[in-house]
Amino acid sequence: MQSFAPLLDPQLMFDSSTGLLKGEHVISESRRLADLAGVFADEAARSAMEPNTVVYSVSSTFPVENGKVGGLFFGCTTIQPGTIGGEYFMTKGHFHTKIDTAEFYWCLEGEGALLLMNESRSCRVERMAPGSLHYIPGCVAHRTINTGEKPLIFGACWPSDAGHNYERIRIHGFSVRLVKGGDGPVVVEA
Ligand code: PAN
Ligand code: ZN
Repeated sequence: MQSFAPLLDPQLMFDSSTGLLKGEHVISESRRLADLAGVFADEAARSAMEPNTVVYSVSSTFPVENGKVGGLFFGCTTIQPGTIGGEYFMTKGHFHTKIDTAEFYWCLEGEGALLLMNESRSCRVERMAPGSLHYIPGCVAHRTINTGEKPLIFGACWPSDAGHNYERIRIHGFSVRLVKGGDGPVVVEA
């Protein structure tokens, strides 16, 4: 019988105990309260909290050069549970630099919300729960919010030429925010 090469181990693994990707070309970074000035409505509450508190971490693989057309990047984000002045812990949020590029988010663990905003500042909020899959169309800013008591973990896949434009959200923000109400998350005008 002809013999073939043995099966190879996968090049990357998601470690559900840590929420991190493991393998080659993986880079992990954390966003702490100190990195998130101006993101939450209650800036006084944010600056009074321990600045080293990790709000979220992203573990991403970049198998091709950033900006290359035709490749894909993949990242796993873990957002810790918590609130700042009644507003849930969340990501900074961004448009893509190449604005018409889309993205998929796939929720793995926890409870949360995906806030989507188009260029006319019209928003839509989708509930995230383990297994929920979210298509983020091009020209839509996106931010994720942990509305639960445990870490919210999701995978994301985006084109390698998309880039991240944080500046537009830093200046203009999103038009809504998610705050903790008596019966769960409430969407309020920003
Ligand atoms: C995600 C996000 C990640 C962190 O991988 O980059 O969840 O959110 P911020 O980038 O807004 O801080 C993604 O949307 N990539 O395109
Ligand atoms: Zn994105």
